Amino acid sequence: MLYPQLTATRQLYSLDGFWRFAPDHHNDGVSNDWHKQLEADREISVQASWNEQYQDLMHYFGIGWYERDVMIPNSLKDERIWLRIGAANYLTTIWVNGELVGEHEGGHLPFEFDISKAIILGRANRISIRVDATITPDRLPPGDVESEMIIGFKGQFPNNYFDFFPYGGINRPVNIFSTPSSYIESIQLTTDLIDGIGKVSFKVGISGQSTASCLLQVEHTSISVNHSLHEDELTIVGHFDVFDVRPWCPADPYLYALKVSLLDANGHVVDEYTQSFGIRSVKIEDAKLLLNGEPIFLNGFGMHEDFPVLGKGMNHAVIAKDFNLLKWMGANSIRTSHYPYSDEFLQYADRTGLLVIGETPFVGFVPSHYTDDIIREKATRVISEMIHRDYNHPSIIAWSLANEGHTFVPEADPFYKALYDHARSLDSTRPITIVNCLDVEDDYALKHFDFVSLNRYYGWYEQAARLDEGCAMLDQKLDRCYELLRKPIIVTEFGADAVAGVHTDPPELFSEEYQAEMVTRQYQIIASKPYTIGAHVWSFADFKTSQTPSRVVVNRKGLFTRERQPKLAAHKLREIWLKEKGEK
Ligand code: GCB
Repeated sequence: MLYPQLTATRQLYSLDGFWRFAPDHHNDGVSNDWHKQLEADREISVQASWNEQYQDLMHYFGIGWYERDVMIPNSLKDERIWLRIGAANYLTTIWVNGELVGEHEGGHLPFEFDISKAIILGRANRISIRVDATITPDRLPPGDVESEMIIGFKGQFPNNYFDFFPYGGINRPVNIFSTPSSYIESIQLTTDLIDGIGKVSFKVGISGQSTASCLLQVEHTSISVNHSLHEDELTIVGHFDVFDVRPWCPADPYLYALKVSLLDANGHVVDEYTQSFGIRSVKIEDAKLLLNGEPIFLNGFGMHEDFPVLGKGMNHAVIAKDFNLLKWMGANSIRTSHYPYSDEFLQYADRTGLLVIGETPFVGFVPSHYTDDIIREKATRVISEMIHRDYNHPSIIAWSLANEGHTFVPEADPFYKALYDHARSLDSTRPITIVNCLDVEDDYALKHFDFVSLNRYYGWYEQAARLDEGCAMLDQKLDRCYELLRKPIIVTEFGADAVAGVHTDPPELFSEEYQAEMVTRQYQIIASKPYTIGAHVWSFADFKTSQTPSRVVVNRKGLFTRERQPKLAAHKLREIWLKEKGEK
């Protein structure tokens, strides 16, 4: 699936803004024909979660309906017309003019449907969208799994049992776009650097048959590949070299642009699409993470898509602010905890040189999931959707296939091995990990992965308020993990809650001082180990969670408040990171 783009051959319309909306408390919207005419009781903003827009929706985790009438111009007469949603949480069903056009399961990846047949040109068309945000054990991330929980939060409200708020609704952009009837369906670019030469392999998927050739040109270079199409040829593969290459890296995130054109027998352009890409290599060798052949240490954060009022709504200003603060901190990387982030976030990462570990929404799998064929099938599909969507982002340097699953049962072994093999079959270039929060002695899954990711809270959930003991434990557990697994380690989470404005001397739990001391001391322990490849603080900013006695309205482990103001720990860690970079 290609990100929608306005080109010489494609139109693009945004449907973001206000939509008519109604909660479907009794799940009788379909029987009441709401897909033809919604009994809307208000307007609501797309793209933003519904919860924080109205008080009565704050704790509404059911079904919501959206409706809007959209004029489609006559000029699109011979075109295919598509409706694309960047992400809606969780199960989305779409009708156009009362006709069902498609359904998609999953809260954090885009989907699109060809709506050409349901559309009438030159007049208003009714788009009706039903989003079911119910929390259940067979959704990803799974919720309502209390009986099997060992790790996590029992008795939360709502009952999701993962530590972020299960915002519902259409959270990312909604677009209508057109393509010609024969069109470029997919572009996949794989890059490597060998002896200073950029190696690029391409795979272009084509739909429709009225094209004679495909032209690939790397803009601002002399690179051009002209491929004549045989009848029925729908996939083109090939490669080219880039001499005098500018490798993509945090200090110089140079992006090339590949213009792909489909041409008819007379040489007229049928379809055109420009895909940006960076040329870089990522490898794990001798317990080191190598970017373009050089060792790199990941300093940064786990974070969330979360902001007041917007909930999980994609917002350009919030993305700009967050990247600005990451740069201010001297961070070079993040993990998209705990689900794939928006296209717009990842494009910004490509342009600014942020290194990203892209994570699935598999948070907190419990043992019964491992033997459940439906879960296995869904998880496999999500991995495919994520890798297909994100393959071309140079910023994504690794995949994380799960966060804090219950991996201490033997059934975890084949389950995670199968996920690994599936991801590897789709992407042979990026290292793959899963995130562990248990004693590695008891773990059945980590051995299958390329590097080890650990979430560790010594000095917080364990050795609480005893920071010296917590630091000693971290030191010892890291060494033990490496001794057992002999794989490079990133600590993907460590940190402490701090309520901004709370100060104590000596440092006590929930004070800014305790958080600052814990984060800086533990960072230095992690960074001192020869086998570590990164340290990601949990978390970038405070974020909304379900309600539970251990959460003060929001999770307070942010180094920034939810409104993005720095706490003491942000200043202290920044000093260390800037010094390391020689900037202070
Ligand atoms: C974790 C989870 C993360 C939580 C965090 C915490 O290990 O991965 O989702 O928010 O701990 O603050 O407890």
